Amino acid sequence: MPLSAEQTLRNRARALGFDDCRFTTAEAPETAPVLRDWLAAGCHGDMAYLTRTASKRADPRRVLPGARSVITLAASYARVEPHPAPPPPPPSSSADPCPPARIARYAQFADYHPVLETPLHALAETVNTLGGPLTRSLAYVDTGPVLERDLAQRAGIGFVGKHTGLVSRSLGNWFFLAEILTTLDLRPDPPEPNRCGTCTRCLAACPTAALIAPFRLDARRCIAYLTIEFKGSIPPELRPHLGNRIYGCDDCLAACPWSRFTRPGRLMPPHAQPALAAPDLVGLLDLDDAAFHRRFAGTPLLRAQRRGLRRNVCVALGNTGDERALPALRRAASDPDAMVAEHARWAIDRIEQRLAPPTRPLSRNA
Ligand code: B12
Repeated sequence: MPLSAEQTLRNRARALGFDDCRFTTAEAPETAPVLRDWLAAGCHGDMAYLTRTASKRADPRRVLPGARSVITLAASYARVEPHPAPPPPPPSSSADPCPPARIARYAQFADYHPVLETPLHALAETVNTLGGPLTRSLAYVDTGPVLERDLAQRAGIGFVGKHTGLVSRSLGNWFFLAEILTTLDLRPDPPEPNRCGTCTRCLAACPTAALIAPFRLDARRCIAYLTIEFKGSIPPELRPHLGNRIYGCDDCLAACPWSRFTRPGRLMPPHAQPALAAPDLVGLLDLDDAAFHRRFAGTPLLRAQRRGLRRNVCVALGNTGDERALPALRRAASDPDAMVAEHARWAIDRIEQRLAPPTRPLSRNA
């Protein structure tokens, strides 16, 4: 008996290396109105592209007129780890090595967009071949104006957790999403119900209290936003909470009990960048433009740009409190870029305050 179109596509997705492949209709996700409220409340910060494309995001049929189905895909970026990620180091003594930087797991690989686009476009070709010459398809990995998590939940890949990420029962939290919008009619899979129960560990774990309610992230407080997307001055009251994180944050996902079902995938591991696991902070501050591009070519870190990354490194150095960072910070404090210079001065003040001998409390009788 010939295979159904759905089974053919599932087999092909698996052969191409994806860890899950499911189908849903191209109808607007029921949760789309939440996007409008979230934008109206300003929770997107400076990510103006979300507002510009809001009406398309709310309905895939506005992205691809005539779309009937969405093929949703997951690709795990989990690594096999014997131990959980170490906590941020305490202020060190001069005998310890300089504290390293912390980079989000997803960014410790080559940029996932081009890595996943190759198999994704190969799958889109199979869709078009199956559907015949009139079939139209659009393939995205993070790049399109679509509510990827909402569509993937309706297709049954996983459920939107209280931290707002998609959680899978078989992959845990560490996976990317991609999808193909198509005019081909495919039988939808059943949606996945929410399985957070009464758990609120992700809310408690967020260092900056960015999860202001279950299923509600104020991006303006989120370390991923502040260190990657945001181009301005990091609000001073949030800086101490960044710890040594210089690019993204995983704390809400790491706190999720479903992370124990993590499974390494096949597409990302060959692109791992072990040098990004714990790079030296001072070395990063001293990178000139050419060295920055050489070091981070093909990685997600280019998105922060050199000035954004150096801004983040200043904050992390201030938080680690290591006096050996002072010479590099003093050089950065006279940087022609006023934003980098201001963050460097903040870090110097913070380290010097720590170094200053504690003021003795006034005695009652003095
Ligand atoms: C903008 C964006 C960000 C922003 C805002 C994040 C956010 N939560 O919206 C910032 C920069 C902060 C960010 C951070 C991260 N991101 Co991001 N991001 C996106 C992007 C481009 C759009 C997301 C979006 O539409 N937000 C709009 C708002 C309204 O979404 P929301 O608040 O979550 O609400 C929606 C749903 O949660 C749902 N909903 C709301 N309430 C409820 C209640 C219930 C009961 C249910 C069921 C649903 C539900 O409806 C809302 C409308 O869609 C997507 C790619 C894409 N096109 O979808 C990637 C994406 C979400 N990011 C991703 C990743 C990996 C991350 C980080 C983990 C990276 C990191 N380690 O630093 C963090 C995670 C932080 C977090 N807790 O969300 C992955 C997530 C994969 C997954 N398994 O879920 C995506 C899908 C990219 C991809 N293709 O893989 N991201």
